[in-house]
Amino acid sequence: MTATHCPYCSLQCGMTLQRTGPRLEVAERPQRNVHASGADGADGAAASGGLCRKGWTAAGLRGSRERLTTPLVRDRASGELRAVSWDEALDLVAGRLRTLREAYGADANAVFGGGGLTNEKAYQLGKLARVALGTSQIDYNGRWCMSSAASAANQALGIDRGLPFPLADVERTDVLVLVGSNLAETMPPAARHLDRLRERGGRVVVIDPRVTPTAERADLAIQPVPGTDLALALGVLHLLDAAGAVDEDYVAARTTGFDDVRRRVASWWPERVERVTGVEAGTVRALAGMLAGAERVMVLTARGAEQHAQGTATVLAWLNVALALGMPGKEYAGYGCLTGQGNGQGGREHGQKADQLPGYRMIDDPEARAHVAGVWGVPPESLPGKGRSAYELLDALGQDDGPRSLLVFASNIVVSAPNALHVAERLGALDLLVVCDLVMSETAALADIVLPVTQWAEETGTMTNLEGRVILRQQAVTPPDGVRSDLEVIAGLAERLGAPSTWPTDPEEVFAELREATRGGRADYSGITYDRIRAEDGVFWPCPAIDPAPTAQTDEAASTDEAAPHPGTPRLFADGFPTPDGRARFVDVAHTGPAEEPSASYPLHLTTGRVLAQYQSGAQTRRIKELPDDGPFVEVHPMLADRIGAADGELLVVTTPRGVMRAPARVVTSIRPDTVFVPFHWVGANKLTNDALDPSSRMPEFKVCAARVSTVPDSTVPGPTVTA
Ligand SMILES: Nc1nc2c(c(=O)[nH]1)N[C@H]1C(S)=C(S)[C@@H](COP(=O)(O)OP(=O)(O)OC[C@H]3O[C@@H](n4cnc5c(=O)[nH]c(N)nc54)[C@H](O)[C@@H]3O)O[C@H]1N2
Ligand SMILES: Nc1nc2c(c(=O)[nH]1)N[C@H]1C(S)=C(S)[C@@H](COP(=O)(O)OP(=O)(O)OC[C@H]3O[C@@H](n4cnc5c(=O)[nH]c(N)nc54)[C@H](O)[C@@H]3O)O[C@H]1N2
Ligand code: SF4
Ligand SMILES: [Mo]
Repeated sequence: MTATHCPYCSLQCGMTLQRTGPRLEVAERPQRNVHASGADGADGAAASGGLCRKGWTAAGLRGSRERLTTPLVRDRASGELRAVSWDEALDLVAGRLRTLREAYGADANAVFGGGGLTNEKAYQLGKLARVALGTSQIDYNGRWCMSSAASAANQALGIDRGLPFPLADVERTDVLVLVGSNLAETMPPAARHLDRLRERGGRVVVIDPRVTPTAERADLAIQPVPGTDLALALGVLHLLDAAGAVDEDYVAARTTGFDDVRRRVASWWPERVERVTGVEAGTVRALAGMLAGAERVMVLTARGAEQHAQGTATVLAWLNVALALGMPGKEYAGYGCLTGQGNGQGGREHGQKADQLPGYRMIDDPEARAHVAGVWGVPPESLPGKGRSAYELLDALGQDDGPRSLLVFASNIVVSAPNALHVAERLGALDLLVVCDLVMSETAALADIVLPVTQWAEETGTMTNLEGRVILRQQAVTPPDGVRSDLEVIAGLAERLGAPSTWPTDPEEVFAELREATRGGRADYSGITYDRIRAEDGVFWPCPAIDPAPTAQTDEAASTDEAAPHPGTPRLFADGFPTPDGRARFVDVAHTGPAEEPSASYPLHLTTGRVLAQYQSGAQTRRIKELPDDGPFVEVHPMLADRIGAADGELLVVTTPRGVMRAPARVVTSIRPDTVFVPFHWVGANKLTNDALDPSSRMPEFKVCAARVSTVPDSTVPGPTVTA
């Protein structure tokens, strides 16, 4: 029996895996990170007890016929993929990468990673790009997930750790405000924290254009027009200021920049907020009243608030509310972001991002370059600079000055990227597309070369969950014959490219190097070891090798290779903010609205998101028999259904300026009448979405664009249609 964690979301629920004959049995495993639990003994792990349906069925993909087990190369003559040996495949990839580099320069080769990769893989992938390929062109799908909250938290708080406190702290706040999170479906075991909070007498506010299973648990459910959360935050702060609820002492002692924000919100009276957001003035007042009277307030954002062309500004506006109330740094209060992918947090700390080196170091910082180059044993000047962000990278593929090859590790781009028809066209313009995956994803199916890799229970590695807790996913079974780990693929390519430095394939060896690379960085892992993680069931970063404050709590179970182990950092900001002056910063942000507003031709708002039983692009979960797969659907309000003459289950056509999709109607009263919702787990939704980007995070606007919906095939707009 092996203690490990789920392959999917950022909750990284603990589980045990046991082989019984050919089957791999999943059982739940309560986690016991002592640092996470409250002083009064409450069960504090991110998710203890209960897995969601995806977790229980995760072993369904193991050994399934859907798994890729041999490298495949596209035959030029027939256009078909044919099986080849690993040596042949890797020689071919390395040879073509080298030829492209010689012909067009190092930036001709690009890399696209994923937030599902372990820390070790994310680290090694960044190193492959910078050291073996010498390319600046690397980014990853976390740009579509975490980047707006990361950018806002860095600006306001000086650090980006999704939750600056253990998730279970949620239970002890007084008012919890969830802005654009449907955690009851996207991290189901976490919904228990909401129930426990309410049993304690706390209140829950959910802000979402739909009344989701999460909103059904709320004391106040607010349904704004998509893309208007920023205006709502401005309106709330206006009322808090008018009511004298701003914590003036905290603002004076611990922050800067409030005056501009105070001036900004002065004109956001409730009736103006109502006109912009569609939320009644009385409801805005009710929310402000709830916050004004509360001792502890916790604001958590997720993709509903963040995946907008104004996503960073929206998060900043809610951070301003939390700061004005004096919450960040207070126990059981503050601001946090609910990270999404299994390693959404660690994936953004170790060098997959176009502008970053391991340890959350910035690639344009000379000191950071010198440190990391030292660990890698290469001259600092050999490291490339900043590359393009994820969507800009995809948009540039095959263009005059853009990359000519793309290596994809752990993302199903053609399903999950915005404006997906355009992205598919750009992939088609490449000289070389290489995809490493477990299954023949829609993106792998387009590749010139497909490399089959191990997954989850077949390999060991660390993940950093949504709380910043580094956990260990341990290998439980041997991989199918024919597959290799991503680390082996990376090492195989690096060697063939004659790269300097060393390329270990043992995860623990890679982690040892990662610790050195992060030493002294913002996300410092140098005090974390596999043994410590096993003993403590996870360690929160920052965790420098040596504890600078030996008075900190000790843990009997802890065993480290250092004389004075740092306990890790479950809670940030109690003593100050990691900004140059130690203060948090209010940032003055203005509401400008979505990049694409409804018009006469496209009168509705389209938004997208998730359902419980499917994960992301569906590449993994659509292949698991035990999970329901009814295909995509279009959620519409009965009033809209009446207007277009549609019945529940009837095929609808959704059209936006970029594409068309067909899917059956799901007529529900829980959505705004002016808004339609489509899940993105199947091909289709992203043919519709807008690729407008946030200026600071480069996050695409997945969560709102203009659309029209009808019951008859729409002949006025060309473009392929998709059925379930
Ligand atoms: N079942 C399941 N769970 C998952 C995943 C999955 O694919 N499936 N993916 C994981 C990942 S990577 C992520 S990032 C997380 C995402 O977790 P969430 O952010 O909870 O998921 P979403 O469904 O994308 O968006 C949440 C809600 O935002 C609402 N919304 C849409 N537009 C707006 C808006 O303008 N304002 C507001 N306030 N709300 C809006 C949607 O109606 C939706 O209910 O889930 C993780 N967990
Ligand atoms: N319309 C719309 N689009 C969205 C979103 C939205 O809310 N609306 N959300 C966005 C968000 S938040 C996210 S995170 C993205 C996610 O979208 P994707 O980046 O497409 O994520 P996945 O579907 O998880 O794709 C992971 C792929 O990697 C494979 N894989 C899994 N583990 C490994 C591994 O260890 N190594 C390798 N090499 N491969 C592996 C899987 O089989 C799968 O094919 O989608 C974004 N797209
Ligand atoms: S909530 Fe997330 S981590 Fe937990 S079992 Fe479900 S998918 Fe896995
Ligand atoms: Mo995500």
